[in-house]
Amino acid sequence: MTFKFHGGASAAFLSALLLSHTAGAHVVADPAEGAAGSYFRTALRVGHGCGTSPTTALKVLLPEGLTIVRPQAKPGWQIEIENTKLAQPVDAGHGRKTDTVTSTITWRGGNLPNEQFDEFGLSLKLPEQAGKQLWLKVIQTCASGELRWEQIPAAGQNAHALERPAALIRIADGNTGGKAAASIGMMRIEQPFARATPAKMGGAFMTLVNTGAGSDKLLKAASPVAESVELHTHIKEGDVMRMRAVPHIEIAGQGRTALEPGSYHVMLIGLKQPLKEGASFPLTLTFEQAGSVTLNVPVVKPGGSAEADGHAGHGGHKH
Ligand SMILES: [Cu+2]
Repeated sequence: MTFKFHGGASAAFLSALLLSHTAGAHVVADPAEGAAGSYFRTALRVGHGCGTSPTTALKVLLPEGLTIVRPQAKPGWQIEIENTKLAQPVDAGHGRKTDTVTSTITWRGGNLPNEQFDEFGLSLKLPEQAGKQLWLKVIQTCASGELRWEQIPAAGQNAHALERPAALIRIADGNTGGKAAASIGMMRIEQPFARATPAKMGGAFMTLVNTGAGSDKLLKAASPVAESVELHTHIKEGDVMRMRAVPHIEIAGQGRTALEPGSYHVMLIGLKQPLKEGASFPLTLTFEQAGSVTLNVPVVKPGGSAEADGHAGHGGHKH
């Protein structure tokens, strides 16, 4: 059991944070995620001009699937709206149909100095399909020159690798009555459990479901019930199964990764109290893409699992 991985993981996490801070210089939607089928208020944030030249217009190209989009009025800027006529009428909400949708919105006539940032507000009705990603292409025009934010990552490609990514809006599952114990961004956490133990160490298990297109990584876990928490896997050395700390656990785009006895797990080290059946404890998971979420982990009987039929006998926890 090594604690060095923890330092390494923290440093990697920190550099990921710094990277996303630098990425703040891109044109981004903030907030970047809303519930499926909801009316969603966001804003395109412009962090700098073109080179040193001030921004004088911002045009957003709306992707298919958006039926209702309204720009927020902005003092000092005029708004132009272009509509497209569809071949087939689509549902526009409240039982109405429409064959006309907004295709572009342009704010024009202002003057945003390179050294300043500003936001251009949008209200839109999100499509019903959870897990979907909407990419809004943005053309930033300056007194001199323009920047075209229209790159969309290919499947599996990290948007951070792109020089001029389009602005992303992610559609989260609006259904809170679902199976997920918790969700953050595109990540759902299903059926968390820990086994009751009188020992100083214990494992926490769950299934991580990535509803997004790109892969993500579980970078760390933390809980107030333990002195430290590590991410572990089991490897076979000869005939013996041993645990190893891993720097992260990957969840493929549109994939599931099971944390289960005998495989990946969250290792609770230095439990401050024994884990008692029927109790529960908070566990905070941090993902590279989705961010951090805290969920409640129920403690089941020794050898038990989250499901009533159980996965008992999947092998114990040998240290
Ligand atoms: Cu372990």
